[in-house]
Formats: sequence, C-alpha cells, structure tokens
Amino acid sequence: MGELMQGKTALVMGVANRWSLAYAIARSLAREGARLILTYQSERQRAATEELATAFAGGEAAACDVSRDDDLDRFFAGLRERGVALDAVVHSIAFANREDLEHPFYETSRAGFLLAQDVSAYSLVAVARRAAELMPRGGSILTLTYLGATRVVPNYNVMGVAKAALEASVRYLAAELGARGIRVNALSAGPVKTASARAIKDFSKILDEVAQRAPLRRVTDPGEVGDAALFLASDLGRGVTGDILFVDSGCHVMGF
Ligand code: IMJ
Repeated sequence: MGELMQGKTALVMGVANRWSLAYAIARSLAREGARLILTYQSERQRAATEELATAFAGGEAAACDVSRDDDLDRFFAGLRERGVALDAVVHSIAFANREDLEHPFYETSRAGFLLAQDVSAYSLVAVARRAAELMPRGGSILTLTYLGATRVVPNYNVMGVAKAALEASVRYLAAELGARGIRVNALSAGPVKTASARAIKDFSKILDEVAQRAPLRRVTDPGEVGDAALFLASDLGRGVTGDILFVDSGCHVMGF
C-alpha cells in the first residue's frame, strides 16, 4: 500500500458492481490511502454498494441520482453539512436506451438523444459545479469516455455523440475551474467486460479483435484504468488538465 492519496477524500460515482470501472478506480485510490465515498443510482444497488464500500477500509456508500437536480442538491448538501472536503471526484456514469444502441443512429428519437446527453454528459457539469464548492484545497475531477466520441464505432451511436459532448465539457470545465486549482480530465478506456458492455451484442468478438490489433496485443484490464485514474486524481497528475488519456492498449493509434 502506497501513500499517494493519504489524507485525501475521493467521491466515486457510478459503482454498479465489482466489475464496474468505477470499482477498479476506487480500488486503486483506496490502495493509496484514500477515504472513499461511493454513490449508487437506485435503492436496488444500496446493499451491494455498501458492501463494496466497507471493503475499502471504512468507505461509505450513498444514493445519488445525477439525472435529478434535487437529488444532487440533497446529496451535496449532506456532504457540506458534515464538513466533508473533497480532493477527487470520479464520474463513471452513462446511459442510453438499449434500442438506440441497436438501431441505426439516424433513427434516434429526440427523447433518446436527450436522455443520453442528460445522464452521460450534462451530469458531469452538474456534479462538477457542486463538487467544486467542496474543494477548498483544489482537486481533481475525472470522467470516463470512449473512442466512439471521435470515431464511428458500430452501434455506439447516440452514446458516441454524448461522449463527444462529455469530452468538450471536460475542456470547458478545465478552463474555468483551473483558477481554483481544480483539474478536469477524462480517461478513455478500451473495451472492458462491465455490466454496461455485457449488454452489447457481439461484445466478445470486439474484445477478440482488440486483442489482435492493439499495439499491446491484449484487452484493457480494469486495474490499468484504476491506476491511470490514480495518477490523474493524485498529485502526480498536478500538471495535467483538460485532457483525454487513453488507457486502451494503444488501440486508438491504429488506422485499421
Ligand atoms: C456500447 C455500445 C456499443 C458498442 C460499445 C459499447 N462498445 C463498448 C461499449 C464497443 C466498449 C461500452 N461503452 C464504452 C459504453 O459507454 C456503454 C454505455 C451504455 C451501455 C448500455 C447497455 C445497457 C443499456 N444502456 C446502456 N447505456 C450506455 O440499457
């Protein structure tokens, strides 16, 4: 166990289960001494998230639905009332209607488009504004993105457009929050078998292709995403803001 996050508090949003990238990130941060606050979206996930949180040396779990301003206000007011100061925030949240990931992009409905933007992109802005108020010492805000933001990946569709908005939001937030010592970055992870990826058809085929084509000739391990997040969340990343860091076995550099 190291000390990169000793005395620091990290809020990790989007831990659905132990396969979540948010969970791998929480693990890396906890390994270096961070005090953790994990959030889950719905009561259905309460027991599981609490169990994961306590496994991290006294971490805690709380409900927070990022698609509702009143719930965000309630959650962050609770932190403030307890005098919690944050050093790092990890936003690992995305959602699109299943049908929008299975039909042609041009068939995306207005409602489906807005839902993906709301949950997957705007939520970062909503979280960053409230979290910044709890970062008197400055801090690091991190989100998770995917190559489909800038390249066409089959079926990624409306999520790709939402991730494009998310990545642009990272740059605007970085520019505005930098004066307060708050850095904002995104990690672009290669395909990993998480709950939100398992739902995608032919996902195993995608993993096989990545393993053949990627410079490192293997798929991304969640622990690699966790350790890259640790770099950005800790003081090691103090000179980096507004950036998209690829943790994808080098996949994104390939032309075919
Ligand atoms: C998702 C769709 C299509 C292709 C995909 C993905 N590839 C990868 C993903 C190649 C790696 C996973 N990913 C990067 C995501 O951001 C997934 C987001 C997502 C997944 C679901 C599945 C279940 C559901 N809604 C979802 N919303 C967002 O109902």
